[in-house]
Amino acid sequence: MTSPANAPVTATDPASPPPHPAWLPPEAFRAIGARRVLVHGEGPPVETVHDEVARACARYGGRVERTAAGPVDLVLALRDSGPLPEVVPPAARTAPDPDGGSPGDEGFLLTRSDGVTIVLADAPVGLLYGLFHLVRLGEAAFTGEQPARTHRPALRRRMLDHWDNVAVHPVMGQVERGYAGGSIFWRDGRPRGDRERLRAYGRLLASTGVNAISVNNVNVGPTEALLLTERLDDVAEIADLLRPYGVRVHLSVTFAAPVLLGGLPTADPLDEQVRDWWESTTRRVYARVPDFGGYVVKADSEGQPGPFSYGRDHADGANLLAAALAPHGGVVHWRAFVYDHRQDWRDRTTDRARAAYDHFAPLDGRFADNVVLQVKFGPVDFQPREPVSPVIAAMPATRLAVELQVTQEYTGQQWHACYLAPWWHEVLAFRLWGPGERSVADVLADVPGPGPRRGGDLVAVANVGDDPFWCGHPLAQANLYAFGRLAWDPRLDPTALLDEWIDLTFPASTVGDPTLVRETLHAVLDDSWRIYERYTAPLGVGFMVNPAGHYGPGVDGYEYSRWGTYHFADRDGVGVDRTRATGTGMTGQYPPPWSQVYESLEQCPDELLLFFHHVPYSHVLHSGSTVIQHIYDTHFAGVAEVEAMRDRWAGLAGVIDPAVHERVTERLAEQLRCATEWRDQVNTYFFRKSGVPDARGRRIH
Ligand code: GCV
Repeated sequence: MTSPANAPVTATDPASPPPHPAWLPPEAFRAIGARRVLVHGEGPPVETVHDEVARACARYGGRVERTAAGPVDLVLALRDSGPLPEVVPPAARTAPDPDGGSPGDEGFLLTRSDGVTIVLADAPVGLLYGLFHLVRLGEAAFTGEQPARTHRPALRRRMLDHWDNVAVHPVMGQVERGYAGGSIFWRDGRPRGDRERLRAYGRLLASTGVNAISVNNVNVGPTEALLLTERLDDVAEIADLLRPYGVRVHLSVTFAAPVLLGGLPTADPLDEQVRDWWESTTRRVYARVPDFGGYVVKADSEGQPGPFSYGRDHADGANLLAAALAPHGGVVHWRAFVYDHRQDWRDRTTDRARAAYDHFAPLDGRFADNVVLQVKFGPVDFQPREPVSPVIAAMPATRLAVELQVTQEYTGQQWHACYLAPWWHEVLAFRLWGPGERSVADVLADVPGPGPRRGGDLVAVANVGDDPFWCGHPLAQANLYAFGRLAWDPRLDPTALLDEWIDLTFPASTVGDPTLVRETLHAVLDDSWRIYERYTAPLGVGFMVNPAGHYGPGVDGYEYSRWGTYHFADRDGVGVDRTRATGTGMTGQYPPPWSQVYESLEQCPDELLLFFHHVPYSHVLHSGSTVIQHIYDTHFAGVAEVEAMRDRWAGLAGVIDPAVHERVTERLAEQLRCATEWRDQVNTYFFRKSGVPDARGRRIH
C-alpha cells in the first residue's frame, strides 16, 4: 500500500501519453459531433470552437463549415463578424437580448427555433463558453424550441492560483501543497515543455469558465522571481498556449523584486526609483505578453518581503504595483493573509483569526481601482470548517477576491475523497449581514444592496499536477470542475454540479451501468466533506493536523508552536474564547447580527462553537449532545461512513474504467486507515483529558 508520505511522484515527459480526459472525453461531444454545424467569426477562441467541433464531427459523422452551404442544425456565430449567416432563422436574428443585457465580453445567447440551435456571442470567448454549454446539455441542446436566453458569468475573474515552484523547493518540493505529482508548468528549474498537457488544461479550464491563472507560487523564490524579467519568455509561452482558451496568465511576484532583480538599494513603495523600476519592468512584460493579467502578491506574510520593512502600509505597497499595471489594464491581487507567524503561544492576547481584519479594514478606501484584495474565505487558513472571513463585509470601497483551496491541503490531500463544492456553496451563500441580506456571492457579483459595491473575483489554489489523473485522486477532478462552475455562477447547486460532472466524465454509453455509477458517486461524494469534518477537528476548532505535512492527526501538533492555531484543551474544556466579553474580541469584527450570534454561547451554531468559545466538555449543544459525547459520536460515525464509502465503491468493479476504479480503491483504503487514526487519536486525547467515558461504551484507547 502506497501511503502519502512515500507516494511516487508521477512524472510524465513531453513524449508521454496524454493525461486522463477528465470531464471532456470524446463521448461528451457526441451530440455536437453528429450535427451539421456552422461556425461564424474570427479570433483565436473561435478557431478553438471550430477545431473542437471539427474533431467531434470527424468522430461522430457530422460536418462543420465556416460559410453555410446548406441546411444546418447548429450555428455558433459572433454577432459583430459581418452579417449573420442566412441559416440563422429570422426569429433568432431579431430576438432581443433577454433581460435587456447583451452577452458582453464573455457571455452568449442561446436559442433554438425551426430545428436550428443557435449560439450568438459578442466576443470570441463567449462563443467558446457557449460551445461548452452545449456539451453539458448534450442531446437536450437539440430538442424542441428554446426561447432566447443570455448566459453571462456572475463574476468577472474566475481564477486558479498555482503554487508551483520553478525550482524544486528543499521543503515544499516542486508544488507547494501539491498532491498530484509534479508541476504541469515547471520541472527542476526549467519549463517542462509539455505543450499538449497545457493545451488540455486550458481546454478543461475553459469548459468550466475559468479565465485566469497564476503560474507560480505566491512564495516567490530566487528562481521564480526571474519570471518577471529574464525568464519572461517562459511565461509568454504558457500565455500563448492558453490564449485560445480565453485564459489569461498572471504572475506571482516578490515585493523585493526591485532589490533582487533591479539592483536597487530599496523596495520602498514611495521611492521614485522603485516606482520607475516597476513601471519599466511592467511595460516590458506587456510588450511580450499583451494580454497579461497582472501580479499576485503575498507580502509581509510567512516570511515574504513587504512594505512593513519600509514603515509603509499595504495600501502603499499594493498601489505601487497597481500604478505600474494600470496603463496596461492589469490588476494586482494583493493577499490579505497577513499575520504574525512568530507568535508566542503563551501570549493569549494575539489572535491570528483577527489579523487580516486588523491589518486591512482600516485601509478601506485607500486601494487603487485595479487592486483586488484577495481574502481567504475564512479568518484562519482553509480549514474544513471556519466562519466566513469578516474582512469580506468590512471593505465597501475595495475590490475583493475570495480565495478557496481546491488543492486539499487540510481536507485529505487528494488521498481522501472530499467533495468540496457543498462547503464552498455554503461560504458563497453566507449572508454577511444576516438573513435576507447580501451573500458573499452577491458581494462578488456586485448585486445591489448595502455593503461592498465594487464586485470581485473568485480565486482558488489549484489541485492539478502531472499525475495521469491530473489530481492524484480521480474524484478530486470534481472539485476542480465545481470550482469553475461556481465561479461562473455561485448559485449553482453542488449536487446538480456533481451530476453534470458525472454525466460528462462517465458518459452513459461508456460505463456498464450508468444508474449504478451515478448512485455510487453520489453515495461516495455528496456528504464526503461533512464526513471528513466528522473524523477530524471537532466543532470548528480547526487544525489538530500533523505539522510535518498537514496530513493526518496531530491533536497537539500546533499547540505550543508559533503559528497561532491553538485549541486550548485542558481537563475541563476546549475551544478558543474569541468573545468580546472575555476573549480576544474577534466576534466584534462581524456586522450584526453575526457579532451577537457568535458572541452568544446560546446562539452560536454548533459547528462553530469551539472556534468562538471555550466551553466545558459537559456543555450541551443545540443537537442535545454534550461536547465530549459529540466528539466521540462523530468520530465513530465518520469512520463507519468511510467504510461504507469503500464498500459502495467496490460495487463499481468491472463497471467503469479499471484504472480509475483501482486508483480510487487504493485511495479509499488509505482514507479508511487515516480516518481510523484520526478517530483513535482524537477520541483518546479527549478521553484522557476529560476522564469522561463514552456513554455508549465503545472502545477508546
Ligand atoms: C503558499 C498556508 C500553507 C502555505 C501557504 C500559505 C499561503 O499557510 O500551509 O503552504 O503558502 O497558506 O496561503 O500563503
